[in-house]
Formats: sequence, structure tokens, C-alpha cells
Amino acid sequence: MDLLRGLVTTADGRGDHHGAVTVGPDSLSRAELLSRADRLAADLTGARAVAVRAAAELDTVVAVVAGLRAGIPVVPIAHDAGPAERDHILRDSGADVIQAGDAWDDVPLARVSAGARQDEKSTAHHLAADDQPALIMYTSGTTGAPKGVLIPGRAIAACLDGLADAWEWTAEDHLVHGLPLFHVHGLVLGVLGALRHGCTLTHTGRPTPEAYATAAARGGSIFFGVPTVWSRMVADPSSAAALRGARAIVSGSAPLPVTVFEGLRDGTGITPLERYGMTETLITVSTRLDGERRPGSVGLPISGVETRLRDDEGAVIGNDGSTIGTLEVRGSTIGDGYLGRPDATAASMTDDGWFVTGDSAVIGPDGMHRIVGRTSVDIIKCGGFKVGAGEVEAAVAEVPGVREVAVVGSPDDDLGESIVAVVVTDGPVEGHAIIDHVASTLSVHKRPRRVVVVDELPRNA
Ligand code: MCA
Ligand code: AMP
Repeated sequence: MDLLRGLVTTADGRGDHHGAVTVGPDSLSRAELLSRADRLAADLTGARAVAVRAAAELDTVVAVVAGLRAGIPVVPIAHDAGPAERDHILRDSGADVIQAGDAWDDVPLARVSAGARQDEKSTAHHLAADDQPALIMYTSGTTGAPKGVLIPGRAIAACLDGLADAWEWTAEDHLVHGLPLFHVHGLVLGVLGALRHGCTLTHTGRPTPEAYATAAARGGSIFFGVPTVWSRMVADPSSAAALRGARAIVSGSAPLPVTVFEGLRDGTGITPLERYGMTETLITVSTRLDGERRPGSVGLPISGVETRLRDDEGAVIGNDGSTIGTLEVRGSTIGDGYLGRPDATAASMTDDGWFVTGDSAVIGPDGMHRIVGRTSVDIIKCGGFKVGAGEVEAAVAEVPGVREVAVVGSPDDDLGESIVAVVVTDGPVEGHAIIDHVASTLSVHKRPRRVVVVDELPRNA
């Protein structure tokens, strides 16, 4: 199995063109992408893992493809990760080589460059076995620093093929999105999906309504976004109308409010597809292009995936459309657990081999899934980014003058949930100092949007 078969088989052949892969202002043909990636792959020979500062740039795509072609696990890191988060990921992943362009010159690792070069190195590549980690992706838990999820090539291929089946995604498509390249949504679906299926890719830099409208005018046929992207689209009717010629609009990473689903359908003339997944499992459930797209529903398991609900006592719940249980999943898209964390990996699985998602769901007699919440309040989904309350609390507690802190998610029309830090202080502490400290040591999207000072935090026994 070649994970990137669409890239390889169409490069230089039918369907390749300058602009087959565009990120922001820069474009390559597939043949150019492949040749740059293979030059970099030669530089990766013998590396343990390659860290990639995953800015929304072509170099990120080149570096990820190079790692996959060299058979070296790729560790994408948020481009705006502060030293605490970045250095944790570098240490924990064991990466010994980094592609970071001109940034992060304080990182003491061998540097490689994805930039264009004249030299013609050999293009030997070794393609990782399907069950070796292709990606190590970091995701937040309720407490502690983010954990690295081992994602083998076979899981990525199964997920992308399941979604191709559900959405009728083919080489004829032109995929458009502006999502971050350091998470599953933007990187696995949004980049590797286009390269596996051989379709044209436009990454808009940022996922603004205007940028999506411009890409629609240039032939965009499938658009990806998180609910925040789509609610901003609904608020911009002329950009929404520009998507009328598209074939599919897909939402995921957080619940799509029914009002946004309906606004999007009315504004674009396209009924959105919704899909559900996790970094640990990739995408497991989706509505189908040839099936019902119902507001509030994430649809059916994709091919190769099974789901079940269990109650607090562990009993399996029937698909009655009303009883809420914890969603468990198993099948070909599930990753290989957390790097170096056998305890956490074991805790995430049942004895009979199901992954416990931590999401609460209802399944109808027709098999349609509704995600109704999470079993932990210490996971916050802000703009589709998963943020652990404990991780932000630890960063806030470092700010001089903060005595106690609790971080919570607060319902927010734009972001779904916004991060709020409630603090007890010794003397005056500026809210923006707390916000900036989190933004600069963890990453910008983990910053509290609001700081509330109280005299005392309510505590139970
Ligand atoms: C603001 N900025 C700051 C600060 N405040 N910079 C430094 N310090 C500060 N205190 C800057 C930011 O760097 C940024 O700059 C600009 O202000 C705006 O940032 P922000 O307000 O955070 O952006 P936003 O408009 O609120 O972002 C909304 C968004 C974003 C674009 C929808 O939340 C997003 O990209 N979400 C996608 C999340 C995602 O892909 N999740 C998938 C996880 P500049 O403009 O220069 O950047 S994978 C997953 O969940 C599973 C598998 C699944 O199902 O998909
Ligand atoms: P992450 O850890 O960033 O991969 O986020 C995974 C989590 O995002 C899941 O456990 C869900 O809580 C949430 N999620 C993803 N897609 C959806 C969706 N379509 N509806 C509701 N929640 C979602």
C-alpha cells in the first residue's frame, strides 16, 4: 500500500499541473512536490523521527511527505508553540532532526530544509511499513502535558478510504481549507487526503469566509472547516453564496450547532456533511453524501469501523435513540496508543479491544450517531482545538502573583467553548499578563480568552 498513491501515480501524468498543491501564495505541481520531498527524504536517512514546525506553508507539506517517503515518523508541532510546549514534544517524541525554516534557531537538533534546492541528490526512499508510526501527533488530556499518539500508515489509509467512500471523494475534486497543519483535521484529512486521492489542494492560509469564497471561484469542490469557520461563513452571506457551485461542505472537530447547519444549507445551497473523530482514532463516524444529512447528527460508522455505547456500569446500551452512553470504537482507523505511555494506552482501551472515546453519545435505531457531550469537563474544545484544563492551569500558576487557578470552558457562540481562567491572586495581576504567558509558553490557541479574579475558589471536600 502506498499511502500517497494519488500523489505518486498522478505526478507528471494525467491530472498533474502547476497549482495541484497550493498553500497560501505558493504552488507546486505534484511532480515538483515529489521531487522536493524526495531530496529532503535523502537527508533524513537514519533519523529516528523528524519534527516539523507545521506553519501553513508549502515547506510543511514537503517535509511531511519527505518523512513519509523516507519511512521516518513525522512529528508536527504548532508553528506558534512556545518553548514549554515545543520542548516537551521534541523531548518526548525523540525527534533528532527538525525542519523549521529560519525559526526556532535555539533548538539543539540537526536541521534539514524543505526549501527549493538545485542539487540532485539520490531519491532513495524506504516507505515505512504500514504498521510503523507515520505520524506522532500530540493531543491534550485532562491533566499533564500533551501525549504523542502513534498513527500508523494503515490507519491513515483506512480513514481516508472510508471518507472517500462516504463523501465520493475522487481525483476530480478540488479540496479547499485553511486549517492548521499540526492536527489530524488539517494535515491527515486536509493534506494527506488530497495526496492519497490525487485531487487538487488549496490551503487558504487562514480559514476566512473571503478566502474560501475566492477558492470557490477558482473551482473548489469540497470545503473543510471546524464549526467556528462555518458560523463565520453564515455571518457573511456573500461569501457563503460563492460556495453554491461546490459539491460538498464538511464540518468536524467539534459539534456543529443546528443553527449553523441550517444557516450554511440556506446560505450555500449545500447541506453540510458532518463527521466525528479523534486524534487517537482518526475519523470514525460520518454522514454520507448518498445518505441523510441530519442537523445534530454525525452519521454512521465509516467502512472498517464499529461503534457501541456503554453505560456507567459497563453494560452495552441498545441503539434506542434516547439512552446516553460512552461511545467506544474499534476498527482499522484506530491508532497504536500513546508513545511511551503504556499506562495511558491501556487505560484508553477496554479488555475486549475497544477504544473508549470519552464522548457521550446516543445511537438511533437507524444507526445515526449524535454526540451529546463529554464525560470530562476538563477537556475544552475552543475553535475546534482540544485543550486540557490542567495544562493551562499549570501555565497560569507560573505567573507571579497567581495563588490559585481553575480553568473552565465557557459556552461561546463563535468558538463553541472559550477558555476562562478563574484566579485567586496575591495583589494585583493583569489579566493580559496571564493570557500572554499562556500564549507564549504553550501556544496561542491555548490562551484564556478571559480572566476572572475571585476571592476564593469554591471547593468540595
Ligand atoms: C491573539 N493573537 C495572539 C494573542 N492573541 N498572539 C500572541 N499572543 C496573544 N495573546 C493572534 C494569533 O496569533 C493570530 O495571529 C490572531 O491573533 C488570531 O488568533 P485567534 O484569535 O486565536 O484566531 P481565531 O480567529 O480565534 O481562530 C479561529 C479558528 C481557529 C481559525 C477557527 O480556532 C482554528 O484554526 N481552528 C481549527 C482547529 C482544528 O483544526 N482542530 C482540529 C483538531 P495570526 O492571524 O497571525 O495567526 S483534530 C480533531 O479535532 C479531530 C481529529 C477531528 O475531529 O478533526
Ligand atoms: P482531538 O483530541 O482534538 O482530536 O479532538 C477529538 C474530540 O473532538 C472528540 O473526542 C470530540 O469530543 C470532538 N469532536 C470531533 N468531531 C466532532 C463532531 N463532529 N461533533 C462533536 N464533537 C466532535
